[in-house]
Amino acid sequence: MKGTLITFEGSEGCGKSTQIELVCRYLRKKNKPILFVREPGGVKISEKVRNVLLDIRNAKMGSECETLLYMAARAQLVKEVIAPALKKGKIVLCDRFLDSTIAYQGYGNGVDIKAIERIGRFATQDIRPKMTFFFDIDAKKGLSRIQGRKKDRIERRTISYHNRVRQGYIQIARREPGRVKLINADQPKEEIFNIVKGHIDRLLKLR
Ligand code: T5A
Repeated sequence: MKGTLITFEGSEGCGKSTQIELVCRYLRKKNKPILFVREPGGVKISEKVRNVLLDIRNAKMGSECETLLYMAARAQLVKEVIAPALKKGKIVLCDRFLDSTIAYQGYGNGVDIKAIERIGRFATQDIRPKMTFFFDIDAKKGLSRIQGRKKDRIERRTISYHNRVRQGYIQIARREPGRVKLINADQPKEEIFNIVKGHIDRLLKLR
């Protein structure tokens, strides 16, 4: 693949969407060929799966079904959009990717992490991010940032669930420090962006 996949991860309210927007603006100004997508979703079929996943009426959904639906949404997004864009040499910025399933369904819900990784390789065609930003914030503090919003099925989970997700991300970052950049998300947006920009500049050799 000629292109570069960069992913943005973290627990609820960590501010990753805010940072992606800043990165998109920065790379567009530099005339870089970028594609921005989000998970779950990004294409018609995956957006439909997203609605099923986040619908609070689906309270009965088991953790296996939930894991496979996230993977199904991902597989379609990769096939339809991410793989072709990477083949063309684009910089693909993805709001969540396989690490989300490892953190939320694996560490959060107790689904076997080895199984998630195995299915993940199938769903992603073994496409891996060159760099991943993990915006780390205390779970309670993150949730308080999105207090005004209507909560979806995942956001409604207990604080101990969200703490496990955060700890899961910390484990992932520890295991792969070369790929995963752990950034303290409890600081002003501009300061976070400066750190992100530094990593992006080095990765894409912009300076
Ligand atoms: N999920 C997803 C799984 O369980 N498994 C999976 O495999 C995948 C892919 C997706 C849900 O699905 C789960 C995770 C999620 O629960 P979503 O609606 O796409 O749901 O939600 P999120 O991915 O969580 O994205 P959001 O856009 O809602 O949240 P972000 O990215 O954390 O935050 P953002 O940037 O919108 O910021 C939140 C608020 O904080 C402010 C912003 O202005 C905003 O109001 N903010 C800051 N405030 C203070 N200081 C800063 N530095 C700030 N940065 C942002």
